[in-house]
Amino acid sequence: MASQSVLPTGKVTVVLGAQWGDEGKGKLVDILAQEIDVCCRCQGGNNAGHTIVVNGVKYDFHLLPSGIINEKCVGVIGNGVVVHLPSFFAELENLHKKGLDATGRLFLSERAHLVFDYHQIVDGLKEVELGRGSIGTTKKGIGPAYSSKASRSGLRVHHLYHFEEFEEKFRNLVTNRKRRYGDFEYDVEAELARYKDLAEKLRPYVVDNIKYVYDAIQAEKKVLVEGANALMLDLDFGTYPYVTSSNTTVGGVCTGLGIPPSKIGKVLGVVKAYTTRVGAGPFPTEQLNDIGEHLQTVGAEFGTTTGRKRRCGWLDVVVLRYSQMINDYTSINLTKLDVLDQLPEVKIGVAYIYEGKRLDSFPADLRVLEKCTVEYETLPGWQQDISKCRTFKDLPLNAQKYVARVEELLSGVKVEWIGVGAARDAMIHRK
Ligand code: 2SA
Ligand code: GDP
Ligand code: MG
Repeated sequence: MASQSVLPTGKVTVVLGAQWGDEGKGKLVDILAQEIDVCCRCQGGNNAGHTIVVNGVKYDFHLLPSGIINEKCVGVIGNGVVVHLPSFFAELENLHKKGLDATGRLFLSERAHLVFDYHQIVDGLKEVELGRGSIGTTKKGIGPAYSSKASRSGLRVHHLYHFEEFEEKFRNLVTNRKRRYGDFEYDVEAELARYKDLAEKLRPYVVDNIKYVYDAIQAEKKVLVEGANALMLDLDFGTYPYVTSSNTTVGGVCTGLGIPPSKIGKVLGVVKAYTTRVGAGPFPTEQLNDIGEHLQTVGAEFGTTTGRKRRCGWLDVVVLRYSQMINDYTSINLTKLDVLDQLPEVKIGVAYIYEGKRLDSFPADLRVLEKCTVEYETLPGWQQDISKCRTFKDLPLNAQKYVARVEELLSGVKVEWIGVGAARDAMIHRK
């Protein structure tokens, strides 16, 4: 489905996950990419997994911006992203094997921090140390790399081009981590030799992303930012500590790319018609029963990066209202509505009750959250295949009512796109 000129020029359009991730951001980005010039990532790393299905071929993006699937689109990985270089090249190679060539149109910020294999080892060791309280990370080294950044000892892309200094800092970092986590197996000499080679291989990709994106905006180009992970995994606003280590919300776009707020145009929220979460942490509308299993199976809810089964539950409007407060979505893409097709009734979590009272927002304290019960609204299902529907009116009346109720509960934020299948064309666009 080509979406004709829905995006402004000279302003940045942002696509963000409004729940716990895997809402289907990649698919919307792919559709919009048909009319964009530059697609950027601003946070996270190769923990992300964005799946796109085009003409029956499945593409998995982790670190690279999904928009590059459009051959005219330039990809920019911003300063806020943490980058594992071997994975960067492996992903490029995989795409190349599928016939996608990004030569000359993919750039990586010189300010982006590097993720090393030792960060990934430490990620695993930390999880073991946490035991029953482990986060359920992707073990891609994301938390440890952002820790190095925040503690001002991290290495950035530009450090690769002063290799003596790089080497000294790198050795100190490993020594320091071994002091903390014990003498884990790690071949420092081999790693340094590998990075010397990678530095040369990387040269054509390195960019000053601030100037690059600034110039693109000035030239009235269409710039899209693809959020990774999602609002409830945000380091500040998510269910801390069961979160990722970056700001996945709209503020992360400004800091992760050097874009002023005044240049942000549309903020598109991606909302799955139910809720999923991968990894540990609270999930109030989770269904540990047949409904949860039905959603998991029909929705094929497996992690794109780790293959883990995703936990499933009903749509949670408390989360969405909180999400709306922080990101102020211009409109919404409700995805995977087709996954609800067979259910006789569908529920929406509309309020959290704590000690007999309705809470007016999402609680910060997980101990409070644990004691909350969810109030649900029940709507009749449509028990019909909607995968061939291409306009709102094609949808069965009960499916239309479900969408309308979501809009109402979100005080009128428009559901602009509705996903009815995984393929690129399985999307309804309401203009
Ligand atoms: P990390 O690795 O430090 O970022 O993990 C911290 C938490 O963030 C969650 N997280 C994710 N949640 C949903 N999707 C993600 N991407 C992959 C996907 C995940 C996968 O698309 O399916 O394949 O498992 C993602 N990345 C991080 C993570 O589960 C932790 O709860
Ligand atoms: P992202 O991380 O937000 O980009 O989402 P993922 O790619 O990790 O997970 C979403 C999954 O749902 C992918 O396998 C998509 O191909 C698939 N998907 C996206 N939209 C729809 C839809 O409307 N219906 C169905 N059935 N699948 C969808
Ligand atoms: Mg994903």
